[in-house]
Amino acid sequence: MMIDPLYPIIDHPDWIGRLGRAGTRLIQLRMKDRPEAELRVAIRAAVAMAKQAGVTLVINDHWQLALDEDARWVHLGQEDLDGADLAALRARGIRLGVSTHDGQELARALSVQPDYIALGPIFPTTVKALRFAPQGVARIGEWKAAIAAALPEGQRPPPLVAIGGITLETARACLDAGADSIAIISDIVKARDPDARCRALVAVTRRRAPAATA
Ligand code: 3NM
Repeated sequence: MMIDPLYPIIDHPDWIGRLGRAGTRLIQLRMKDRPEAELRVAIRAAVAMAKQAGVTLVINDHWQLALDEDARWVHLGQEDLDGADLAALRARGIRLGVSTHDGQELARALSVQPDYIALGPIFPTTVKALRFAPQGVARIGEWKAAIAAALPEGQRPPPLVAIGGITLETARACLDAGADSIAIISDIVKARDPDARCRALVAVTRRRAPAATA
């Protein structure tokens, strides 16, 4: 399965229409530490807005609310995997992305047969305090190889999403190194002109990689 090469992450549904108009096709809603009632309202609005904008919406973390509100994708960190009812998500056809930061986490992620695997942080990030040092761009190719090696012969590897400190300037290098998509927070939402930044990222990420997609 293919996923869009640009994957903005936002913390409020209001961004969805705006980034959709800027050409985005895949967006994650990542809201932390809010009351459940507020989350439910936001997720419900986000599902409706994404449908209208023709955007694939991924709900971070709140898998039960995603189920309730008929979202189609959920993203879980390793900690969230423990408590999540993956069978319920699967039964409803909800697709799943999983974060990874080291080999142990990769093995765990692969064991739940996710629809994509995220690797981070590629570069230093100011958004999230992580136990992990920046991986560097070269790790992306290593992850691709490790994923392929871990799967049974003939099984299609899940797409790889690179995340953490990625910007317009480094986006292409991540894709050329083997990432199928790049997830970005700050370089879009903290840009002086987020719409223009997003359009520039769409242009850069849609350009074909010389060898990888030839
Ligand atoms: N997860 P920015 S890095 C949400 O490595 C998140 O798992 C990461 O934000 C991981 O694009 C990260 O501003 C933050 O660096 C990404």
